[in-house]
Amino acid sequence: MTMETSETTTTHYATCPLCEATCGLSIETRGREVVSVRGDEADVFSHGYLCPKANGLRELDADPDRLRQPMIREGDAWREVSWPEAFAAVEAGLMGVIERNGRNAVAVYLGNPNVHNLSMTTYLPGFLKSLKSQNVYSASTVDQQPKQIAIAMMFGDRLSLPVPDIDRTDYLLVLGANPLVSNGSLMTAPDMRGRLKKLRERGGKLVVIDPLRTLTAEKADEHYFIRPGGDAYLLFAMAHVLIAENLCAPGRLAAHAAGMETLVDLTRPFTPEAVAPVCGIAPEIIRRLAHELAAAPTAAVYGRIGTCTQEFGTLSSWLVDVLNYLTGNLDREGGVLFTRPAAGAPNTQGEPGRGRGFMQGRWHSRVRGLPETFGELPTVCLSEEMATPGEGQVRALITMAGNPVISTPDSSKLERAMENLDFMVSVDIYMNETTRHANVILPGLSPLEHAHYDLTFYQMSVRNIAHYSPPVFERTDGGQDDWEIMLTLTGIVAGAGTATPTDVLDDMTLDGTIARAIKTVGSPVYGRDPATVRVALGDQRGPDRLLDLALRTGPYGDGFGVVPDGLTLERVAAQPHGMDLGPLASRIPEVLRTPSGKIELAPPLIVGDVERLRAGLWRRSDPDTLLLIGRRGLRSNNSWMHNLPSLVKGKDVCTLLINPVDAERCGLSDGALATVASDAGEVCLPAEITAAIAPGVVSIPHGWGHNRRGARLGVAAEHAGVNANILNSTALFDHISGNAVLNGAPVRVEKASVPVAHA
Ligand SMILES: Nc1nc2c(c(=O)[nH]1)N[C@H]1C(S)=C(S)[C@@H](COP(=O)(O)OP(=O)(O)OC[C@H]3O[C@@H](n4cnc5c(=O)[nH]c(N)nc54)[C@H](O)[C@@H]3O)O[C@H]1N2
Ligand SMILES: Nc1nc2c(c(=O)[nH]1)N[C@H]1C(S)=C(S)[C@@H](COP(=O)(O)OP(=O)(O)OC[C@H]3O[C@@H](n4cnc5c(=O)[nH]c(N)nc54)[C@H](O)[C@@H]3O)O[C@H]1N2
Ligand code: SF4
Ligand SMILES: [Mo]
Repeated sequence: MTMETSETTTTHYATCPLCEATCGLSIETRGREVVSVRGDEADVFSHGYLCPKANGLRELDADPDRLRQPMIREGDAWREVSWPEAFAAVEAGLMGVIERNGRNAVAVYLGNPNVHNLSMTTYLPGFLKSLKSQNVYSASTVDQQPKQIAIAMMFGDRLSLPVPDIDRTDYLLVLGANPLVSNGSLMTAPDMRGRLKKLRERGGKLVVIDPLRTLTAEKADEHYFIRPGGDAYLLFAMAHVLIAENLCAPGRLAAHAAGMETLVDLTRPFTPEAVAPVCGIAPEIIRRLAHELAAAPTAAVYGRIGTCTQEFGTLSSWLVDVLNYLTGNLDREGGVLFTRPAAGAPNTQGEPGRGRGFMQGRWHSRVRGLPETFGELPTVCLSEEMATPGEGQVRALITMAGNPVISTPDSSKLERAMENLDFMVSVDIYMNETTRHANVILPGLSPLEHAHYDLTFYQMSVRNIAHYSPPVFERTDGGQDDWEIMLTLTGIVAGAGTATPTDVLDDMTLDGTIARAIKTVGSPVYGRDPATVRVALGDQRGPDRLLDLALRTGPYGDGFGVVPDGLTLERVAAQPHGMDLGPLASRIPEVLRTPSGKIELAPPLIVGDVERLRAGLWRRSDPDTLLLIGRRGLRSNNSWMHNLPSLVKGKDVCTLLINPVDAERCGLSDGALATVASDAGEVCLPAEITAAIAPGVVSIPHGWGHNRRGARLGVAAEHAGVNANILNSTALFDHISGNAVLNGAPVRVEKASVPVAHA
């Protein structure tokens, strides 16, 4: 929606696509230029809030380093080429590998921005289906996969995520998350600062568990250091206290739950006294936290990156919702609730209250034998699948909106493996640490040149919201949107070459989607003639048409005539400041999709992994070993926005946080260069001595290390920092999910003997 404000400037309203908070922006433009980016005061969800990255959007759009044309590499030299030439090279490269080595020889790595991009959320599934490779990897297994597996086992679907009812809760226990900096994750809520402030103003309590006294911890009523990887012990002990002291009150949910007896057995060994030495939190504090959680009128337990990317990621993620259940806070106002999104939620489709539930291990990784989950293999396996010779070895790699060289463990090993591939293609808007290894780069449009609707993050939003943003700018001449690139790639890997027009491929995608909808029990188009649905969608194209279909068959949709005033894309788009579909409400039992129709409190995979946790009860930390954790900066967005001047100006933020006690032992003074080494590698960066970090723990921020030759990131190279994932190892992973351990790896720290350039 645009509005002329003067002869020369135009105001556009758009949802920010950069992080999970989905803030509404008011973007003022003149010609093809962004004049300003402000928070949209009238936005139904964010009410004017925005963070510094929103202004980065202006610089991102204008960044001369952002790719606008496909690129082909010959040796070290890059050449800008036409789209047909680029696609011909991709066809030759990929089909050559497929013909010689089979489909599994082509691996795909999907990065985080895919889930923030409407083109990708709507067209990736079709591409993967055509590719038919078992070697699919993504940023999920260096992020939230443990949580998704835990909820899929408990509630039946990987998107059935209980979201803290942050605006109504009386008590919020946060573990391993820093929402004041990250703006919230797996909890879509613009203006976390305002929401947490209101929580405290209404007499609520905020408690933070983190090895670092973060900005969120500073604003909390209480903060406790925890030993990295210790969350499952702490949470188990809290469950133990609730059970031992008869403080469980699941209320009406008890009738909808299975596995309570097993759960009780599992908690037995985890007394507060037993876990205290491993998690570093005193027994009396553990007891008090359990008592407070039980006594609060309403409460929510929330865990994020720190509880996922660690040794016991799935157990911790499961225990978060076990505590919500035991205290009666699951599926209740002020506790944690399931969303009812307007589009794309599996738990609003099919038979209510029952489903196929969780499945794992339809195939396994070739080298290490780790199981597939949700169609993917764990990213910790990617480099070994490329580097280990033999039948089924990966010979080609496709990266899509991902920078695994920075974001996945043992970067050096991954880079060596990339250098030996037969072919690599990247769908990406930058030539960065990863895509510089590609033979071909296919850049989509500027985020301001395509439409947006947050299909992914409205699945986990603290209110039910629908907000569509049309493109702010017409696309640059000759540009292709990610969905068009995806369709051509789909044609290529399907073996049909590049001759099929995009419109035909698009119609095929639509027909497949309609065919599924009319077979889905409970869908408003169930059993209808597909042609009538297709005609009703008119002459739209691309993601808009698929989104319209999803909205109209969704829980608020018009059902193609069934509910006359129901949602259509046209009705949603007519609201430039978004539509608020109301607060979250109780959904158990209809939300469940487990085969039993129950909440599974003690899923077999969980039970199987508890022994590993129990064995760790006797582990004691070696005072000479420091554990490495990560952190995020307000002006960073993972690895890829360091090329934007306003986001990197000021003092160096890529420092090693170290406690004064440890600094003294390592002979480090503030600002001195420290060498940090692990079995995987070594980096060198300035030390920042602070009591805000727990003794025995050091922190390096995630997303840096922009000093690689051959990248085209002029600004980022001057603020290179170091890549923490040179230190993390692919050998450490959460056993249930295969998720990487990015918090808690042992490292050695010493004063750098000679001043060296950043590794
Ligand atoms: N040590 C450590 N490692 C971590 C983490 C950590 O905390 N510590 N965090 C992990 C987490 S949570 C995540 S999500 C991952 C992120 O891991 P990745 O997704 O692999 O990395 P990003 O830095 O998000 O890189 C995104 C890429 O997408 C490109 N891109 C951006 N927008 C678009 C677009 O619209 N279209 C296309 N085609 N390309 C686009 C960018 O140029 C960039 O190359 O990193 C993980 N790695
Ligand atoms: N500004 C900014 N915002 C972002 C991003 C960004 O890069 N920059 N990235 C986005 C992405 S992709 C994601 S996934 C989200 C992540 O969102 P968050 O999870 O909120 O982000 P982090 O700041 O990584 O917070 C993780 C916290 O876990 C702590 N921690 C580490 N190990 C442990 C542990 O073992 N136990 C406990 N209890 N805590 C531990 C760390 O000290 C850190 O404070 O942020 C998103 N938002
Ligand atoms: S908080 Fe996230 S969605 Fe909001 S303006 Fe910042 S980057 Fe954009
Ligand atoms: Mo993430």
